[in-house]
Amino acid sequence: MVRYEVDGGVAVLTLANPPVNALGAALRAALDEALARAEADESVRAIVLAAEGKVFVGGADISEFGKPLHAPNLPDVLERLDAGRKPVVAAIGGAALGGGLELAMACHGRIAAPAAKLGLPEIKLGIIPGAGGTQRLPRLIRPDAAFTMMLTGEPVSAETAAGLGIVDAVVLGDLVPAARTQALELADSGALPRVRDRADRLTPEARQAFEAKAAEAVKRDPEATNVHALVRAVRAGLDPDAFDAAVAVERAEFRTLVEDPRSKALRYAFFAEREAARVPGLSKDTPRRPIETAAVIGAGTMGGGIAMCFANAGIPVTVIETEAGALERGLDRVRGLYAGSAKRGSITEAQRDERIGRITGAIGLENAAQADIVIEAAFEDMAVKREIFSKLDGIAKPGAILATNTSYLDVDAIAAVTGRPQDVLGLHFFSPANVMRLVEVVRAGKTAPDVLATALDLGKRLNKLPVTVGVCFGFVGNRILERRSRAAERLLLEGALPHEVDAAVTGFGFRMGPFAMSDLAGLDIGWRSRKDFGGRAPVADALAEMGRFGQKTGRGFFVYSDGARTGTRDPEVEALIEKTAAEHGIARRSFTPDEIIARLMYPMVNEGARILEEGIAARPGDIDTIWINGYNWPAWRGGPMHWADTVGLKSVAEALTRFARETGDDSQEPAPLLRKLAESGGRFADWKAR
Ligand code: T1G
Repeated sequence: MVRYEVDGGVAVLTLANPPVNALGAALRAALDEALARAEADESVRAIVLAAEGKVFVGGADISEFGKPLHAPNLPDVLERLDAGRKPVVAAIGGAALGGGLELAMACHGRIAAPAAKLGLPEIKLGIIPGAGGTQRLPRLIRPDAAFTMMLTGEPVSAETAAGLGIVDAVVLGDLVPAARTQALELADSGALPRVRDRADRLTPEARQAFEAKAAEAVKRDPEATNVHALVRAVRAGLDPDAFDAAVAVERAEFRTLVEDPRSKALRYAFFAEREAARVPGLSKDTPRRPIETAAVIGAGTMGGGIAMCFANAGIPVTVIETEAGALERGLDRVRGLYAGSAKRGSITEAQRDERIGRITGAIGLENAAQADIVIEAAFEDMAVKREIFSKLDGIAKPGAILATNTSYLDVDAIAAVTGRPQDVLGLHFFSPANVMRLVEVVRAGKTAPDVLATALDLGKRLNKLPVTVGVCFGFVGNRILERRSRAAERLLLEGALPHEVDAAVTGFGFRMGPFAMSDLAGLDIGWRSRKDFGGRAPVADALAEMGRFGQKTGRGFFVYSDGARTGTRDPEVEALIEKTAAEHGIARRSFTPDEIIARLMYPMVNEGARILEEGIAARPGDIDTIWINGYNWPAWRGGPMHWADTVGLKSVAEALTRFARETGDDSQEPAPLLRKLAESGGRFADWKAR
């Protein structure tokens, strides 16, 4: 756990707790013991703290939260550093996050490798730093800058950290010699510079700037209990003499937050996202195919965005169209997006040019002949896709992976037109593809294990979040979305108005409500889809037939005056809703926000239960990961399946039975899995595929 080596009066303590040197109980105890040993070792004048692996320390062990704490806790270990009489220098070779950065800040010096990143991401887990981070960071880089860093939870690069004063130097190559030198210099000087003793950053101006940022943060997110706690903890330490008292405030706030349902949901989501990478039947020994070049069929918004993903990951990609104009327009759009990023400074001009340089355009499918992977991003029409795959079958080289970006369609039917169904799968990117992390990797009936494993690795290489799903209409995300859309339409007929439904959904934590979403995406898309695949949405269809496609036409469920992005109520729409309800003989009534949420979300959960029963998703956490990352389900509610567990499956099932009776829609009846869990007092969290 901690290697102890003494050489030339310096004890080098090397943390070794793969994969991320998380500060779990065993590592804390081993570190505490090694520090005590170095303090007592008369041959030791100075200490270096290093770590094995690509991560310095990935933080406290999140999996331990909420369980009985085993001594020494991290603050205890840091207190030993505070009380030490020998200088300790941290050699930060990789990510120092959360407790990892707190550990480094309790040392007397810090050096970092150029690739290291340093941050306090606790806010993203619904908590706050709990081992002195809210006290030492303000003393290192000013309270206002520290508050901002803890509020965003975003790490900074080693270079930025050096500029801020978090680390003393950025060192190329082996960090330990440089750390040894710094530690011995401190020993020779007799200095023991503890961050906790610094007060020079706690200036009145910095304190005022912090208060202004704190007021802003609390105003922006009044419900976020951990933001309020962060403000209280940082504020407690603004007085230079209040370090110990302020650390006690931080610890108390931290302990309260660890028990908060929001934090439990965020920690669940953290692990669910990582568990999604574990696919039944695949292992690290499953062969992979080399992916060095790619081809994308279609230069539309999706095709261009997908091509950017490859270019951003350093993979040359050919964008193929049938018509020169469409190709040029598509490539121009991509070049414009890169130019915008460079202008905003999110990429350098050199990166812009490199990435554009990796994308070439071509006319004709034969240009896909040498690609290791071909991704079809053509029109969402089965006949079009089958024709493309049939031709690709005769063009693509043996062993090439053939992927379709379809959002809904039957990947088995697409694979069936090729002589190589084992090489075919779906890669459902979410729009905009170059921004959204989520990719549903659609495992078709004959997709070979090595093809699936290669696609999942490629997803990570493209800095995406690949989640494996099975073949059905809409896979996981869109299949569940269809349930919410259907329930939302039904609510309009029964008496809720568009703005009331949207307000309930944004109040629940979504960024947008379903009707604002429809107006943004375009009512014509759903309208055409229902005409192609069936389904009824009386109000949305009536609006689309009136040419009210949403923002793109200035009117949809709402009215968008002079290009506004936020719509306003339209009496014409509300009259249409009442007329349509009357035509369906539905008596209207008012709905409370809670009723609206139940009517919308419970059917989603029910569809999730069916998806699990059918094996379309491997586990409830995969469904939650998809909805958090593809549809903005509020992460602090953990996803639909986790949320349903917190509501209680018995009451969800009972409500669904009632909805089925009220709406006459039998598909609202609880799915067998949901009914079984409800009756047995079970939770989705305990469900395992058979
Ligand atoms: N605790 C427990 N397990 C962790 C972990 C952690 N902090 N970080 C990662 N893992 C597991 C992860 O579940 C996965 O497991 C494996 O390590 C590889 O992770 C006191 C209270 C460090 C940048 O929030 O951001 O400190 O699936 O796939 O892409 O104030 O992991 O292999 O079984 O993400 O190379 C604060 C969380 C904690 C950082 C590495 N720290 N981790 O990324 O690997 S709270 C964080 C990350 C805290 C203090 C407070 C990333 C990473 P498995 P991975 P990666």
